[in-house]
Amino acid sequence: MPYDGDVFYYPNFLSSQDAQFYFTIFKEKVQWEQPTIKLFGKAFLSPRLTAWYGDNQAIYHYSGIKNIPKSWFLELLQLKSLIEKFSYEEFNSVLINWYRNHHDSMGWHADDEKELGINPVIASVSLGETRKFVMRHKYHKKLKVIIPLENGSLLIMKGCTQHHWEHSVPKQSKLCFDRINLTFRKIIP
Ligand SMILES: [Mn+2]
Repeated sequence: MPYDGDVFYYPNFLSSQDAQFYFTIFKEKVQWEQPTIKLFGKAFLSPRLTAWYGDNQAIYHYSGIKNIPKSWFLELLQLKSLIEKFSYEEFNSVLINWYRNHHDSMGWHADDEKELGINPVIASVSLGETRKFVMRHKYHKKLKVIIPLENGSLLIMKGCTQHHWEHSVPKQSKLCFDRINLTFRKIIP
């Protein structure tokens, strides 16, 4: 295979106590929304809860929605700082998703919006139930990599990953509890 992506997985990035702490705090403190998505002229409720936080200038357009950031709060900044020290990267925003049970999901996409720049670094922290994160090659669609994202783990995608790979969190038939995922990003205004 040619070199065409950089993905790093760190299980136990957070201790189970810290993961439990953040999970409880974020459920309560994040201002969750469930936007309506238009697909083929039909309106659907997004199959998960979402929030966008960041510096004032970190405005992010995705799924046809202009997302104005809500202001950081203490625990989000703490987690951002931990990731920045660990990764030697800087972030100015975070997309947060709450997958309430096995019916909640995220469809195929790449994080390739223009405000992320050419080769974005995306740092993804998982809290709660393990869900399968599936990567699929854009041009060799049979080529798939499944990464179960565990409680307290950190996944970093960088380099040219978003040019060649899509990712999703599929619905699953097996019952499960909820999972909160935070993807730290750097928006270039
Ligand atoms: Mn994504």
